[in-house]
Amino acid sequence: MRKINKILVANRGEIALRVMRTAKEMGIKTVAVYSEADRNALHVRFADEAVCVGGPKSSESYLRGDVIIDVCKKLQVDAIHPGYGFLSENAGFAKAVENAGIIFIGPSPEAIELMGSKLAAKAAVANYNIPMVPGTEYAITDVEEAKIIAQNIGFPILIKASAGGGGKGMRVVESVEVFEEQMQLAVSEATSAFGDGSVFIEKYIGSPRHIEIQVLGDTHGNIVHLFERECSIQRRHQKVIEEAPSAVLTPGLREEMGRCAVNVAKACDYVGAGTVEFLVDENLNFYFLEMNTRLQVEHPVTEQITGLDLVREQILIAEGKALSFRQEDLQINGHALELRVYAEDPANNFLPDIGKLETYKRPQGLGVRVDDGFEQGMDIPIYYDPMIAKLVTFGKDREEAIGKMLRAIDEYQITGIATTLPFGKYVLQHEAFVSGNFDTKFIERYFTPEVLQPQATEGEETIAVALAALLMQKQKPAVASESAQATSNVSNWRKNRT
Ligand code: MV4
Repeated sequence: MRKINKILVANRGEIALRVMRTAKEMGIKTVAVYSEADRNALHVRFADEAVCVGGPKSSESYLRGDVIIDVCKKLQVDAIHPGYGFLSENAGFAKAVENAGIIFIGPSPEAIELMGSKLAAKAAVANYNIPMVPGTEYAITDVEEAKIIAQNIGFPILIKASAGGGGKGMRVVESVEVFEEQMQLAVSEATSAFGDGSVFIEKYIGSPRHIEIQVLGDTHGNIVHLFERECSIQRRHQKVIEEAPSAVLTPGLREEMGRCAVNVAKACDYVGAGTVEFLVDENLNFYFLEMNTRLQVEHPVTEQITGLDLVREQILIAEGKALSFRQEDLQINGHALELRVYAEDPANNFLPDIGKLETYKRPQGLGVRVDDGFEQGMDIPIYYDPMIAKLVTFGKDREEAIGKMLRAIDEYQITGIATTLPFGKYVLQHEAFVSGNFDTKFIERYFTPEVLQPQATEGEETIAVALAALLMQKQKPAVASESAQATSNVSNWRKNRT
């Protein structure tokens, strides 16, 4: 047990503020680090102390682990919270923090390293009876051998880089004729991107849902799961909308996936908050993909439905305290949605649109939460992730959460830059989203820039349209489902719902 009195947050933007808010509530002093581009940032103003650690580029500031550890020593910092991105999944940094006698608020360097290698992760969980996509369990180098394996699995297959993850280093191969060239490309890409050319093969699941389970482990060997987050609405591996719970999981499946997620965490002696990613196919088969060893962007939806503060839990765990609840004590309450608001122009191929936030007025009211790091008049720096806010809504059920989200989108006032708000509105009103009948191909299937052209109608009309869609679906589920199946390019999720 080691009391934490001062935390340095090795991050910026909304997540730095998010972490500092909880630290402050717990009576813990906060230290911000910032780059020259972030002198006026909110996280700098919020912190008790703030230190500039270098130039605007991440590599000159937020990624300078050595400089950040020096700041900790000077200011007598007890613990570092890495947030997400930057140094959060860097095993070498976690080790250096530990060696400096500072607490790393996160899992052990060993767990980070293990889960950083997709093949090592698969090997580690192999004894725990976790379903995995059919494929190779080892790095494959021999093209002829690989070809035979691929033919046995059956095309299309997916070649993945062991050092990849989050969609990086993947190649779909449709047929044996192009296998050899695709494999050579995959190996050389992996070598140049990760310095590790190890690749493996999996059966390609065509239209999966991406569902992940939040876990928490303490230093006493207790591990629980905090249910799932549905993250299927993505664009080029960048999540756009997340929700909890998922519209397709049954209580039984939730329990089974939760148990698997806890076992994945056990397999690497996981300590702290982590996320176990699964693919779920049309028949509701689920497959373990990878584990993310950080607090995720979308953690607020889990907080809303469980009533837990995940950062608070992370800090208590880092102090050596045992979890104050067991699995049986946890339950899902209500429904939460998160829309990521990016400074990108959805009408122009989502090109980053940086500049000044001329107007910036957040929506308010019951069931609305905005996690952001900007204020009106600020410039969005070009150096970092273009996400400017996470708009989170919470209601007693999915319908209420959607209604609140549409209301909040209309209430949000942002001028000076283009944002993904209109895009979010389109998705939230779409029949496939409203009915829950969607997968990771949603945007590919249904989005073209033209759909945003009939400019935003009145807010009330917007909500009415979505609610009408919901009502129709309730009254005529069979018809809606059949018509969905009659169209070749829509998926079959609804028919599996119970
Ligand atoms: C897959 C897959 C289909 N089949 N693996 C993308 C992120 C990385 N964590 C794994 N990913 C995928 N792995 C097999 N065997 C499809 C994806 C995938 C995907 C997964 C989740 C969310 C969005 C996605 C978009 C494209 C591909």
